[in-house]
Amino acid sequence: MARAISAAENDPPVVQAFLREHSQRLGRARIVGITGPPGAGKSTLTGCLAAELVNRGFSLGLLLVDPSSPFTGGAILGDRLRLPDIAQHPQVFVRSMSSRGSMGGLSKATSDAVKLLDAFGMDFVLIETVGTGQAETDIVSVADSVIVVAVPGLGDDIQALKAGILEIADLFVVNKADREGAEKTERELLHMLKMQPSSSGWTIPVIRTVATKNEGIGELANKLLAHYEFLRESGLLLRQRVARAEQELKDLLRSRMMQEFERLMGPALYRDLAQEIVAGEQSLYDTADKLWQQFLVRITQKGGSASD
Ligand SMILES: Nc1nc2c(ncn2[C@@H]2O[C@H](COP(=O)(O)OP(=O)(O)OP(=O)(O)O)[C@@H](O)[C@H]2O)c(=O)[nH]1
Ligand SMILES: [Mg+2]
Repeated sequence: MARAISAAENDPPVVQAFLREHSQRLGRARIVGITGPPGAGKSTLTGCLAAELVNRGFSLGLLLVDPSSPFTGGAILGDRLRLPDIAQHPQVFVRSMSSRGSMGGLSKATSDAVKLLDAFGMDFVLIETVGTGQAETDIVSVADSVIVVAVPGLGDDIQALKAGILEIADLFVVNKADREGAEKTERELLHMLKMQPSSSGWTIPVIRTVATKNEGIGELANKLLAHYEFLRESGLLLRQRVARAEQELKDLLRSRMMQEFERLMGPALYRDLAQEIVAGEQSLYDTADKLWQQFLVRITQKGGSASD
């Protein structure tokens, strides 16, 4: 599994071959995103949740998406995952991944790693992302359930949280509930949720936890399992997954088309044209039109044998 995930980062064709062969094994894992501000206790909480799920007999894969580090692999893992014993468990697979190459969001390698863990038969895949930037909203496109971790004393930040995060949360956690202001944060979240109830019919719970003392984790696991049941019974799980597959198909085709475009038109295509645009010699739209016309001519000359 470790080798397969390394391949997801370094040798995509190998992974594609594997996923082609095992496509009928996909779709069984429950995919959970855990996001929230830096230092909210996401890793500690994820470790606790992993332990709880393992105790209930589930196997799981845990992906820690690191927005800052260009490096991947186990080197920094010890620092980031605060419960090293869970990483040693035979039913648990832990991996740290970089989000490089995706503007701070989730990389293609991460979504392939999720699929690999699924194909390997993991019951759960937990993905921790730091709630800054694109990864936090990208998580929705990968996960069935999203847990948003808040902490007491966010103050005005709760207003900032509101915009991006309210739409993506299926479950809210107020971690560090041993700190002052936990009740207030919980109240504010509940108030926000009342103002803007979810359209799916799912009641978004707010769960108080103290990850460092393993408090509230049982309830979190219960609600997580309940959310999955809700998704399944309402048909939303299927709808979400169909929408995801559609998006992936489009992304894949888009990148293939760009590759084909650049292959036919030659390298170093844009630089000179961009300079002309900046110098005001050509408009952006005329340049794009011209390129597009040239591309159409070339692809027709090829007699439609564009596929390899
Ligand atoms: N008091 C208290 N401290 C906690 C709790 N949960 C985590 N912490 C502490 O908060 C700090 C950050 O915890 P992490 O689990 O690394 O937080 P994180 O959100 O994963 O951090 P990043 O991945 O760096 O964004 C650590 O010192 C934890 O021990 C809690 O419930 N109460
Ligand atoms: Mg962390």
